[in-house]
Amino acid sequence: MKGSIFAAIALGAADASAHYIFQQLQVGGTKYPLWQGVRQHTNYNSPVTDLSSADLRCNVGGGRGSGTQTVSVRAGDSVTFFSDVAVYHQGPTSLYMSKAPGSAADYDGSGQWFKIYDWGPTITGSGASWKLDSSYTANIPSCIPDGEYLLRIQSLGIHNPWPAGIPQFYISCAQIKVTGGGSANPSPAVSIPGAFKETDPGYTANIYNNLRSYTVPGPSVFTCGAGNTNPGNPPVTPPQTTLATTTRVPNPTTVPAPGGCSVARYGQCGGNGYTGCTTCASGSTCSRTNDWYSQCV
Ligand SMILES: [Cu+2]
Repeated sequence: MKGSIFAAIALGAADASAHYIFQQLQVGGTKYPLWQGVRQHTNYNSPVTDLSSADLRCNVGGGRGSGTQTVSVRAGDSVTFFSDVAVYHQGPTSLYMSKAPGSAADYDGSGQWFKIYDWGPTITGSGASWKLDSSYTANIPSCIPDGEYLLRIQSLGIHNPWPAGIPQFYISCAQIKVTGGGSANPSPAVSIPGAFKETDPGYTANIYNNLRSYTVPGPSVFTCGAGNTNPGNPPVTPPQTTLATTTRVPNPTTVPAPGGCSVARYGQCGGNGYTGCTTCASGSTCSRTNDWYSQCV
């Protein structure tokens, strides 16, 4: 971890020892073993911080994927990245895709990238809350052309604000083969490196200083058009009590109950593609938010 000496001291040794690695992929209802479909990089759990480095694409050692299986995804299917440890640095997480000229395994990511999802903050008068989690789910756009792609997750830690600190990119790429797609030409398209600058407001933002709005770095999210937006994960549920900006928002958790399962309040209990527990903890009931998401309230 880079950052100011002050910040390093303030954050303590535990911070440096347990960063997160996006190492597992689920497609629809199929959860693959560790590093199957995901390129195993050599950066362990360290971030990439150099905005001009090709390591920003698929992390250190992730430039090729000859040893990685490419997994099939139907256009429109949900995909989930899992990390070994839940993300805990505040900041946005995004999903990008880039079409390989040939096989995804041979592709270094030097072509054009488009963004398919952003998890930005929920900002209230008392601060910002982020999706800090160990799984991030979104849908592959249904209109993109068939072919092999890199699917890239990026969690950007902005907990040590620029310029005293350096934002941290936690990255992995999966190799996917899309079928059943369409003929869209996804845009806007960007190069990596190049898509992120030291002048981006979402890069320089100070989350501890009266954050009123936030723009996730990178291009705008590509969608297939009206009525076809990406459902992805639900927005972060704003906390009910006053939240200090440094307080971590508890993740909705599923807790087992005798004789079955139980979803804690604000946890997911239903929706298209959802295969988890549908029983809400006592005191809450499962309420439909949209076709893709119901939660216990
Ligand atoms: Cu850290």
